[in-house]
Amino acid sequence: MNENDFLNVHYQDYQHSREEMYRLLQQRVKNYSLPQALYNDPNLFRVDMEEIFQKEWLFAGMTCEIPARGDYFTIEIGQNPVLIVRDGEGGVQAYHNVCRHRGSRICNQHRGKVANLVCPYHQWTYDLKGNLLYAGSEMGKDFDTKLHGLKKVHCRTAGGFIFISLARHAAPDIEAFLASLAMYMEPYDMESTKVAVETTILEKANWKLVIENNRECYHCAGSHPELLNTLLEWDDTTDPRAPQAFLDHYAQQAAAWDAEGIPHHHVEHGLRNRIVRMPLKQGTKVMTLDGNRGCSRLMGRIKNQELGSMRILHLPNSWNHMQSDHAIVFRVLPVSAQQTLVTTKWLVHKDAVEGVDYDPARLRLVWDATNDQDRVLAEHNQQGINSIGYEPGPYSETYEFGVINFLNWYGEQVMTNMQSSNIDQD
Ligand code: 3BY
Ligand code: FES
Ligand code: FE
Repeated sequence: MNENDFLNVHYQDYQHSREEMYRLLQQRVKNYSLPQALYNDPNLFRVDMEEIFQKEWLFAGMTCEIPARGDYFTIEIGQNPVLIVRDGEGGVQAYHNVCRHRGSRICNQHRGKVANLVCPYHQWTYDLKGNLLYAGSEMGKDFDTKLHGLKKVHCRTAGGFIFISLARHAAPDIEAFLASLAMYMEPYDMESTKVAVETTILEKANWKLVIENNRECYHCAGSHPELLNTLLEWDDTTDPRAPQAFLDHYAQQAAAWDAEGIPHHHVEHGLRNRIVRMPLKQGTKVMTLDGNRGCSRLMGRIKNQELGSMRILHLPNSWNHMQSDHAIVFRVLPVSAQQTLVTTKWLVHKDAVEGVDYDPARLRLVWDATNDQDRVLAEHNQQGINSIGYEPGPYSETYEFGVINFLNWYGEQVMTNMQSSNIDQD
């Protein structure tokens, strides 16, 4: 076997995995959990990364994290380092964080501030628009800096949220969601907020188990005592399980929201994006342990402490809770077939003073506990799925329709994207 044969064997192995993935998705039993390999096989994980995380719009972070010129943060989409920076005109730009000289990662901090982007290896220097400004004097007379700018990553913002897409041609279907998001987020003035607390936890579970777990509250009563002080387990305001007492409570709050021009109606864009404002339990205001506000300065133009929680879903990698005094945003990034990073940020008004208006320890308590409880659930789920004793089991159509919707979106999206990449190659 020569070296090329060896590469060929791997290539064929991988092609086989792509075919296997397609077959498994086509043949999966709807409303049942997925076959084992889709949760733990490294080759199928690679297909997830190529077809979902390298093609779909992903939630990256918030515009308030990079308020001024040259502020940046970095994010790793699998093996792809990406840099997100505020340019000199107030715009948000995203680039592959990869030098056009010999490919070094350029920014190696989680976040920072720069005048220009300087590669640490041989100091090639790019401006904030990605143009190569300087490559030393040794590149020869034919070297053209204009041909060696940073590679752009598609980037869109709305309502303070930053989305990126590594696709060659980014999917246009984000536009309607961005318009809704801008409208629903208007009361919060997210550019005038700041991160009060940020955490990242590593879950030893496939990313789909992390999302599945978030898409249902069947497990809430058994696992989330702190969260259930304030959270109602109904998934949205039209949940068929919701009793009359909930509908009355909602109607009362909704009347106040309408009077103040606070958007709350359930809006969906396919199965991928959803926004809905849900009341919290009667007598509670926000998701703190006792339900009282976590920050005395409310966000944006908000006056009413009782705004419930506006839930924003963006598949494949984010869910969010927007409240009157603070917002909690969640970002999911796969690391390997059985490892996933979950980053949580608690945001408050930018002029709120730590220790005076809010206590970070109090603010974070409920979702720190909830995240850790969910991590344990996802890890135990992964451990059982890895067993020869696992076989896909049925979801409850009333309690777990969010999970069913997620997997329907995922399955269709992977198959559609695989088909279009086959066409691309032709
Ligand atoms: O609150 C959430 O983000 C989700 C929805 C319901 C259960 N879970 C905790
Ligand atoms: Fe960046 Fe050489 S790899 S300057
Ligand atoms: Fe949970």
